[in-house]
Amino acid sequence: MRESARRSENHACLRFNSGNGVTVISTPGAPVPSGQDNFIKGNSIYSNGKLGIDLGNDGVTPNDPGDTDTGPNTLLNFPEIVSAVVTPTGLDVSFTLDTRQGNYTIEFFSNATADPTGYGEGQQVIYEAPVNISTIGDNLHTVSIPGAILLGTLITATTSWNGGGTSEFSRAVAAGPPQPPVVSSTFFNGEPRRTALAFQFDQQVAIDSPLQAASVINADTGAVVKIVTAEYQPADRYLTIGLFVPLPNDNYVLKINSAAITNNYGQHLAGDGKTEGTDYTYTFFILTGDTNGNRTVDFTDFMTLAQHYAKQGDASDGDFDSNMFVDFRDLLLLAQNYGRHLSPPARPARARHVTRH
Ligand SMILES: [Ca+2]
Ligand SMILES: [Ca+2]
Ligand SMILES: [Ca+2]
Ligand SMILES: [Ca+2]
Repeated sequence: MRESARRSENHACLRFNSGNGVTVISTPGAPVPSGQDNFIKGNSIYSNGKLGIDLGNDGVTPNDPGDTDTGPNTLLNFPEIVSAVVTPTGLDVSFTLDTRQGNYTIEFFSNATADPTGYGEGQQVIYEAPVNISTIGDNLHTVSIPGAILLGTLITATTSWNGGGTSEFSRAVAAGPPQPPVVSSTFFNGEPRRTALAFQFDQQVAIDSPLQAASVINADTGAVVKIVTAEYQPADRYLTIGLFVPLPNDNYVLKINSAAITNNYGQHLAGDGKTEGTDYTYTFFILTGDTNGNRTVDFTDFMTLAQHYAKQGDASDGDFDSNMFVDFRDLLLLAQNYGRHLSPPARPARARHVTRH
């Protein structure tokens, strides 16, 4: 999502201190929490001996998941800058902010040098943008900052809760040219039957006709496997591919076509993780009854199932029909494959050419 934003003014210049630029501390044991609600905004903070902003006077305080920790300025989490991309009109900064629900202001800075820790400082304010956090967890925001920024400029940011309080500085990220999108993570739904495969991209993409964007073949026979559904969710950047199940026990290759995936800068997918225009391939196998993914259904798998029998579980616990419960039907499915071993494909990770008529 893109946030509207406005430029902010400079207020103070805090530099060339031997210690921190700004330190916020709480008094230990105070009946009322102290060191709270301190805004540190609109300043120029750089070339300090220690951190630009230090909550707790103890060095960089890492972000905690969900931002539930307490301390000076509630130890507010700073933004995690994912990318800073120089565009013809300015700078696109993408970041995530893992904090509690509410309204925040993100202040962005440019720097000639970073603090030795890699966090901060904040030499020049270049922008501030409002961000509303409505859901906890992965949320990618992109702010377009107008004005010329040189390649290599170090970009940092702080979080301010609009109710009061500012975070420490983010890690400094160098402004660079646009990078092609890559697949950053993968997960199964209903493993090992693999009713769905989901692929997350590292940045926002557009997908022409998701059903055509991917294909699955049997790695041994080259036979095409039917894809039932394909859907792209911009909120979490996942392309989810639903397969015709149950897939027979075998080796498979899924391919995502680079040409079908485009980012905001017109670049296509770098399926190999670096080279734009390369397809992404993902190899997997189906062996019902194999709880631990070692391609063999044996006594170890049986014992795993027995330990979870009559309980909730997933495929790694022995739920093979994906009803989230380990029961007699799963035991039968394991028994049907007991003693079976599935060899890797003869030529791993390489799909055979399939001719369609
Ligand atoms: Ca600190
Ligand atoms: Ca925190
Ligand atoms: Ca096994
Ligand atoms: Ca089951």
